[in-house]
Amino acid sequence: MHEPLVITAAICGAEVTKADNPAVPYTAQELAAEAERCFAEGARVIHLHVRRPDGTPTQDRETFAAAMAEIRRRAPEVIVQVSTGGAVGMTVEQRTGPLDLAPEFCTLTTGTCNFGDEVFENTFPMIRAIAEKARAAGTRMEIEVFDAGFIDNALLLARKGVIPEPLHFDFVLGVPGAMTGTEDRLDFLRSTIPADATWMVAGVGRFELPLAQAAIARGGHVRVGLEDNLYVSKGVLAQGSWELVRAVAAMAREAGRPLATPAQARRILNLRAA
Ligand code: KMH
Ligand code: ZN
Repeated sequence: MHEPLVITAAICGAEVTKADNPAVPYTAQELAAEAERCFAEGARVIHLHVRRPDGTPTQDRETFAAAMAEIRRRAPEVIVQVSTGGAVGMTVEQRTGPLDLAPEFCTLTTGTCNFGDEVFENTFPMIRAIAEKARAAGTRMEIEVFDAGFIDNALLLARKGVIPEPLHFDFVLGVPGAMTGTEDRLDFLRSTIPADATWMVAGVGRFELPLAQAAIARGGHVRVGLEDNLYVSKGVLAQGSWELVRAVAAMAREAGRPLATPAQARRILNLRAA
């Protein structure tokens, strides 16, 4: 129960904009400043999407390279996890742009689901193509689980050697169109993963902070940030993802869970040394 807690900050995403919350970062400088603030509050992983100057999402390798260089300059110890989900409708080739940079860590979504009024498409050929590119780059994968069957798909692909073990799961709960964010759903999902797997939870919208609390109590890890939720309390916009990280760090303190150091986070997540 006193396993150090790894907090991921999802600082940008592909869907939220400055019109939703002015603290959503777009430029390399804005992303790095936010990453630095989140690291200072206790986040050890930055889940990274990038934007064009007008805020539209892109998976362009050079845009990622610029943001990652700036993050490395301002928060050298932080773990950068690149998104391979990108935005709904992007091709696999587009989505895997940042894997050309051989990053330390990436996401891999192992199933298709409704995503609001749209469809987040991840067929087996798409999942295999992304996983193969990540393996070739030596990049560790975090499995994004929006619905229960995504775990079964990941287990199938792990048995076939497509996804390296031990597996690490992120339960992304509360997306309209996929699994909701209640504790019974979390407990069911946890019950279906291998004993040697690690897990974290990313609650979307109003589920974010209650699920963070639930994960801390259950020995799991936590993702928060503006990608998933814009508010620090009902009707009050977060001043940045850092404020949500701060709230989770306070919960951890209360629960007696120390925050992982960068080295501990890399050990827990089975990442190669930085
Ligand atoms: N933007 C979502 C459609 C990921 O980063 O890997 C997908 C997403 C998942 O955000
Ligand atoms: Zn994402």
